Amino acid sequence: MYMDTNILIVGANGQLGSVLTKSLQEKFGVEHVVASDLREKENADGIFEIIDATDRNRIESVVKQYKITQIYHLAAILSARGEENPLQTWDINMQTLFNVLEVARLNEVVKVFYPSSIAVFGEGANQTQTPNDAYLDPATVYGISKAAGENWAQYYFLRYGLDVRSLRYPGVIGYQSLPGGGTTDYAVDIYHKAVLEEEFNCFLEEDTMLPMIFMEDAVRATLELMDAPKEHIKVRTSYNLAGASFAPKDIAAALQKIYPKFEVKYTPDFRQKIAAKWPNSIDDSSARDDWGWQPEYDLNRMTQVMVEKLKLQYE
Ligand code: AKB
Repeated sequence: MYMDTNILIVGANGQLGSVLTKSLQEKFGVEHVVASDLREKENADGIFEIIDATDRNRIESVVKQYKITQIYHLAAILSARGEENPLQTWDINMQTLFNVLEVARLNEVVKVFYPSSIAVFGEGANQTQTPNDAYLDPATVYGISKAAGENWAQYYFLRYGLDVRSLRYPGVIGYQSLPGGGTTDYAVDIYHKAVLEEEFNCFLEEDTMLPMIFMEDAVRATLELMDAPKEHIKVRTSYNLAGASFAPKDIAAALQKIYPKFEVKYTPDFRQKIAAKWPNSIDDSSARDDWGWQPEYDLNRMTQVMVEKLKLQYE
């Protein structure tokens, strides 16, 4: 069924990319999946190509070489790191997207996946159950680039018929990989510290509630969106995606049920200001209605799996 599908993942070494690559390899076969990033990862299975996504010619030559039909463009500078150098973040996030879209358009690539983020929302959106079509006034350069990127995704669909699909990810929490440069990164680090039985110093305030999603749900949502019949995809900017919403103190409490001595101290830094403008929770009814999205993990179920798996890693 998938014999003619050849997939390129740009940014395959990142938090989501490394897990998504494995799932795509399982689904389509290792020989149909090309992972790429700036540097090769040690012990990675399957086909790997070094690609700097700011280099359009390099993307194009890999697409031609492997007769690529789908591109997952995961490379980006995230919210917190992006604020260190706003113009460079804009250049990298936009240039890499334009390169992927143009190479796709000109080389018979059938589908493109473009990750967006809850970072597209700002003060103009309702913070509770933020709707899919809320006003977008992002306050970080990462959020601005994702809001613009979503509109470019829709533009390429409307103008050229390129089947670009997109999800607005909440913070992604997984045991398989570490995030880097995001505002939601604390929600992965806290698990590592609890399992190592060390104190955790949180860079957000204890009651900062943010939308989050367990890695298994995030990957499944991505595969389900990309698999859905084309006529079901009614949102061509990006779909809101929800897993579960909680604050640092809620994860701390869930972990203290397992590790009663686990201690968390709170030292909010500049990331608190970023988080304060993001939604507390997300209305993902468009994703549910259009292609049947249904999350499976709440905070407690996710915590059980995170602790179990990290314990094995640290043994
Ligand atoms: C970040 O914190 O920047 C990312 C995101 C929510 O897009 N994890």
